[in-house]
Amino acid sequence: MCTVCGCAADDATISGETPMSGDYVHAPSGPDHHHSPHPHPHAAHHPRSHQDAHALEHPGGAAPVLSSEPRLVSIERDILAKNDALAMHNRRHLATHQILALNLVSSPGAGKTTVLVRTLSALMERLPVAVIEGDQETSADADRIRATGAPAVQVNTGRGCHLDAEMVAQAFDRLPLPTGGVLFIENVGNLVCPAGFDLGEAHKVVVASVTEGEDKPLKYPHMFAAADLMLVNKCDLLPHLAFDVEALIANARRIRPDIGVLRVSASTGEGFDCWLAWIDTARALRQAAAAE
Ligand SMILES: Nc1nc2c(ncn2[C@@H]2O[C@H](COP(=O)(O)OP(=O)(O)OP(=O)(O)O)[C@@H](O)[C@H]2O)c(=O)[nH]1
Ligand SMILES: [Mg+2]
Repeated sequence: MCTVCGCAADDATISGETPMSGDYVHAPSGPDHHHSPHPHPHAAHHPRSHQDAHALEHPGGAAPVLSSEPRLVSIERDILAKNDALAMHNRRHLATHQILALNLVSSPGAGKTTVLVRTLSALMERLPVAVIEGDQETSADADRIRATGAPAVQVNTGRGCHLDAEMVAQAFDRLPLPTGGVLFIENVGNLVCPAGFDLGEAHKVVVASVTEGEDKPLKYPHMFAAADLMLVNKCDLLPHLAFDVEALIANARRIRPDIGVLRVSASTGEGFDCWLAWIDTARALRQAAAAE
């Protein structure tokens, strides 16, 4: 049980790059990826303090007063500290192999997998790529990714509501690492818990679709504070909706003033030139930083 968000994070299973019936194993503990150090440039935006962990556990605001609260606080701190240490191992491992890792987060159905399928189709011919897919159940998203020809591993979190750094470290062993390229991580569809868990990625990218309402950054501030880029997806639907994109962007920037914003449609490909250019720039910056 993860006391930070109350989910059963130890319930996770990982299935291989090539899925086979029954190919689900319990994720063993303890990664062994120790490589050169690589600092995380946006660590300050990640909500990893106790207050933030507490806010995740009690997103409505007022938290019940529990007699065992000091012990809970201590356990929350331990969980986040352990995750951060493993995330740093992942980050070093990725830096050693000059891999840009992007952690895609969103509410369920905002379009993460659809964005990935189109992105991979555009990138695969010129860059090594790989995908870690996080879902509570099914290998459906990994199957969609593999249909593009890209290697993918599915992590099923069971009752857990987010990926953590240990699950990602274990998934590394099941994937051909995309040396010099891009590792995409699709997190569990959830705008709350994935915000609190660093996976070792270079950037969190939040996918906000135009069918969700302009208020999401204000209701789920930790996620938008943790993300470096917001993809406003499903823009092809705007002519049919009463949705104010400018209001969504203003709300996101109230939470994270320097968040990048790109308007896209994973269905039509609108905005994908800019998204692909953003990935190329992020990759170049990461490689330059790793070479220092
Ligand atoms: N019109 C339109 N539909 C989209 C777009 N992107 C995704 N969809 C649709 O939205 C639905 C959900 O898309 P997914 O890519 O599965 O969303 P997801 O975020 O991966 O969902 P989870 O993994 O379940 O959290 C599907 O029916 C997609 O076809 C888009 O740009 N425009
Ligand atoms: Mg998906």
